[in-house]
Amino acid sequence: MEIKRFVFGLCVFFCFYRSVSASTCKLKAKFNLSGYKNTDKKKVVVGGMFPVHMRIASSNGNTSNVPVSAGCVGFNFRTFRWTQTMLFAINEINTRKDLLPNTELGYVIYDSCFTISKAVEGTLTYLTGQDEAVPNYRCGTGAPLAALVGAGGSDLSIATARIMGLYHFPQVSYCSSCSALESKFQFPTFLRTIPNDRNQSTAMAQLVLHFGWTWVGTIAADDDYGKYGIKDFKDQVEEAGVCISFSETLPKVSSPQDIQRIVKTVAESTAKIIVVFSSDVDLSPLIAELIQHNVTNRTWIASEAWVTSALINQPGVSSLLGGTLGFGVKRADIPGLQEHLLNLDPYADLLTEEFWEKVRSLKRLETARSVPDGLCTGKESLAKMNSTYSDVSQLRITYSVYKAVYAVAFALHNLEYCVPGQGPFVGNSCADITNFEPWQLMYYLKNVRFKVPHTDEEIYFNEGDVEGLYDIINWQVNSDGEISYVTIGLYNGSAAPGDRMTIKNNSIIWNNQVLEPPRSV
Ligand code: TCR
Repeated sequence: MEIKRFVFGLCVFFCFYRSVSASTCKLKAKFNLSGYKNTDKKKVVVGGMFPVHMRIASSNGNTSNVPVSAGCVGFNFRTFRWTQTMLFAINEINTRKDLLPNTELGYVIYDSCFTISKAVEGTLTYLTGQDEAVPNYRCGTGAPLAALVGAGGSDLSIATARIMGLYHFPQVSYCSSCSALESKFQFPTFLRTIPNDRNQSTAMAQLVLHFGWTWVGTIAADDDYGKYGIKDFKDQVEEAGVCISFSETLPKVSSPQDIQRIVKTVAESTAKIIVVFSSDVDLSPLIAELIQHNVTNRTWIASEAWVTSALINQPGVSSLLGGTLGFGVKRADIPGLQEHLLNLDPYADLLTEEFWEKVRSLKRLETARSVPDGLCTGKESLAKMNSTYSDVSQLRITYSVYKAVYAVAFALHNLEYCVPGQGPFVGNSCADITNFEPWQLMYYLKNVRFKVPHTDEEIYFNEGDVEGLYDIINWQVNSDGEISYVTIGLYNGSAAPGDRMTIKNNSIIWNNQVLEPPRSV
């Protein structure tokens, strides 16, 4: 199916940046209300924010020119898949007859570039509907804004949730898991479809105690995700008498010296168990360096953000990372998603164009023969490429994006079908889907309860959080030296303390293909 057909009839408000040098990139919002096909349907715009690029281009520090918004670099195939999943879910909802049958969802999507300033810029642009930071959350078009699905990492969401909270505007996050975001006092309108990391830190601590390890090293990303995650872990294991051999922090901006220092620490430490709370993007430079230095014979404990990441699981990592144990959020199959991913119209928007450019240059590298220059036909077969983008075997955060979009849709549906005189607002009144206030939608989001299509998982928010369910995943090296992710246990944060973790000890394969659990020293 062509993406144009998805976009067809939607309020497309795309404002993506191309990965070009900072000086040539300028924010340009494209707004196309005439794109609505079904004019008799009511319209609501859902916002989305995804870290499609890995970072912003570094500025040259020149203050004698007019400053421009920084460009973004490092296209990320995984997060681009998340973006496409939001479009897929919106299209699915728009074609359903039982969910919002008289209302069409449009979207506006921003690239947060894994950078706080970009996320804040996107939020203000979203709220104002223009390039200026004057929030009026009406988009200037009449179509009400629903909620923001995003923003990516926790540090980004912490920044955007403060602004959204100020305007009582709901934000539903698919991947910001940091425990700091649980504070309703600070983030009154923040909800998420990924479990709170408190569960994961407790699960990691339990795992360490389960195997009787008493001497572990820790590595954390230099952001809220890493800092809070590792702190919660440390607090719990230290209380149980475990000692921390070293605590390292990964640099946010490229720093070969810092990476060398961490490699030295890891190599020289006697700790054989290393717990890493970090996103894949921040961890990958360290992994590359550890492989260079031939560091082996360690057992790595992975946080959810890198446990099934293709950025980390590169050829050659098996001697270092074989035997890794980690936590993954619930996985699901989403029928029709792969087809959507593979049938992407190359000219749908700037970001998709960039995606195809990247695919083509990767192909060129792979085949080492030149592909004729000129326009991309879109016929290149993505399916043949074993790409992170189109691999649907580990839909975890992707599934979380899907759930977040559906949460917004079900909340809007309940808002629309409120019975006059029995509504939740003053004098038992209802909200009007064509002109509601963000706090009214917040009421419905807080109280939403629905079954996710295709999986039947029941979703509801408890103080903005969902249940803490994880798969415990083991990296097992197969005969070709490749790593497969094998689920060897489960963790359920809402079960009684003694019943939370189930592990099949004898199905774990440790580093160096060993079947006995390692000792911590
Ligand atoms: N929560 C992290 C960010 C993150 C992530 C990921 C980034 C999670 N999972 C997968 C990239 C890929 C989980 C945070 O910052 O809250």
